[in-house]
Amino acid sequence: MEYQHVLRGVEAGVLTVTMNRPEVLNSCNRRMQGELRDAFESAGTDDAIRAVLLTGAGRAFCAGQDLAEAAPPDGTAPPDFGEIVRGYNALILAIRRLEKPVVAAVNGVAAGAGANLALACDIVIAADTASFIQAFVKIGLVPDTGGTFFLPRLVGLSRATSMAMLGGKVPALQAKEWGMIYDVAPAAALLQTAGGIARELATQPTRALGFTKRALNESMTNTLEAQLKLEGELQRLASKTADYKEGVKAFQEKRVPTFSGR
Ligand code: T3D
Repeated sequence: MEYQHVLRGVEAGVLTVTMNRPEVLNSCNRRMQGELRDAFESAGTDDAIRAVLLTGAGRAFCAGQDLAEAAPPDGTAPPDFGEIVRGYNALILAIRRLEKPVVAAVNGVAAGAGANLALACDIVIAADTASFIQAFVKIGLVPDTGGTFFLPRLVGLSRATSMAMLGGKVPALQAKEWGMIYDVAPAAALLQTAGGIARELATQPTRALGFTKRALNESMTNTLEAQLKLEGELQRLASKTADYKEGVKAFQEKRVPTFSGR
């Protein structure tokens, strides 16, 4: 697929995906939705990629749906609403189904679908200047892109409801305090910090990380009985990997393991 609005680069096992429409705060049109989805889906089949880092170009992470596309100011017919929402749904599922870790480096404002795109990632690091806005209510919409799923699970119903109904700006430090994100870094050091985490993840037992992600995904809806059963199945699969053999061997030989991702 040819990419227009998303930049990609692979280094040290990390695929960096950069949303690149800075003049409109990386707001997401259907083209960008498709490119992001393709980037995550193709990362799943590329053994050279063992972690993904998602960020935005310029001063924003992502301002959500491109409102000039959703509601063209010149009065031309907007695209089908359902198609736009289906595009976000497919993107969120591509991130959650990718059995490799995804780190979000939230470099600035993350609003609407942009906020929920970040929250669907496995580890979220935000610049101290960044913020999160459930902006939907401000334009008469309902939180989507997984927001009503992830947000209450991350911050609890009270804070999720307040964010969704008031549409206020939650600064990065408060987001960390609420457990919405993992950590905050000085803006100038964001990519170094988040990239460092992604690079570290890319040296870890990739398949075990993938199984861990699958278990955490399922834990959102499973009973304890079902979750215990799943843990057993995944542990059996993990125990058959080359990385498990290497991990145990390295422990016994009192050295640092070299994981191959297999
Ligand atoms: O069909 C559907 O729509 C369903 C799907 C919905 C999913 C959603 O994401 S709905 C929510 C959409 N997003 C928003 O409502 C957020 C809109 N943006 C803002 O509220 C503000 O821009 C921010 C709070 C994010 C940042 O404010 P500020 O003051 O730092 O920047 P700004 O001046 O508002 O924006 C800078 C430029 O980006 C500006 O363009 P200009 O005037 O310089 O030519 C602005 O129009 C543009 N921009 C910002 N957000 C969007 C956008 N252009 C298109 N779409 C945007 N979402």
